[in-house]
Amino acid sequence: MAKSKYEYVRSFEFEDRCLQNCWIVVRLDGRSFHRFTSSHKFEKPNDKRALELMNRSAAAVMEEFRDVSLAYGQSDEYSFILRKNTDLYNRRQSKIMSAINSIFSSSYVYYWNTYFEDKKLLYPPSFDARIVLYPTDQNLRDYLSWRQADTHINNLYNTAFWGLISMKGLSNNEAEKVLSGTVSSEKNEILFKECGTNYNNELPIYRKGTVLVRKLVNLPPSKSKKHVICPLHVDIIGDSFWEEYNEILNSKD
Ligand code: DGT
Ligand code: MG
Ligand code: MG
Ligand code: MG
Ligand code: MG
Repeated sequence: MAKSKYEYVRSFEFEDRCLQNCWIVVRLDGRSFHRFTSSHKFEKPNDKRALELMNRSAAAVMEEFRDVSLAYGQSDEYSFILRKNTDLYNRRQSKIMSAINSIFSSSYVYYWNTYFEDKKLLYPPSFDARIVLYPTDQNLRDYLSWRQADTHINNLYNTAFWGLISMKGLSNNEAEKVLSGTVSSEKNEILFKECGTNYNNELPIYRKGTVLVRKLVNLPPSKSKKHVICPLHVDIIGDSFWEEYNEILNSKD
């Protein structure tokens, strides 16, 4: 086929293929969700329905892209892990990142009513995205540990902060003062003594965030097996999760 004189513009495109043999992590984060969560009156410090909507949207990404072997979400963010040897879009960064962000964002709107039957979506939410490459399994685990440690630090603070306000009647400033400079054990103690809350009894989805994994399950009555996407609210910093789901790190294909 004859080329048009305009064809040359293609040469301005550049290669953005992710380095071979690296874990590809795509992290999305809600844009200005401070405003979005307040306009939509999300419950404080955690809105369970909002977290479940995030999880449903992330599952939509995993349904579409089998090469996403694990996802981890908390607050207004979600990380998607693509297996080391994925050939998705020839590993082109912009394609992978934009497709994941688009599926996630449109799903968030599409499923809004399923989770918030009584709340109208007031304006279109949006998410930013970045891609990070990790060359070793340890780097990948450290990345996920970093995100889960962040969940813990923020949730403990927020639970204590809103506990002091809602149960002790403190003002925002007073609550901030009480918590300023405290370490984790002190926040736990303040929560217990001042608010009668044992932090360990808070829902795991709040304390641990959500890990989405694929599980092979038996389907009765035919006994055929099928992969389903399962939300877990477990520790992913220690070894036991990685031993139980050893195929995530060891998968050869
Ligand atoms: P950004 O990411 O730089 O565009 O700005 P933000 O405002 O999205 O900031 P970010 O991502 O650091 O913090 C997330 C915000 O979303 C933060 O203000 C807390 C809020 N948020 C997240 N989950 C919940 C929730 O379950 N309930 C409530 N009330 N707020 C939440
Ligand atoms: Mg941000
Ligand atoms: Mg945000
Ligand atoms: Mg965030
Ligand atoms: Mg096209």
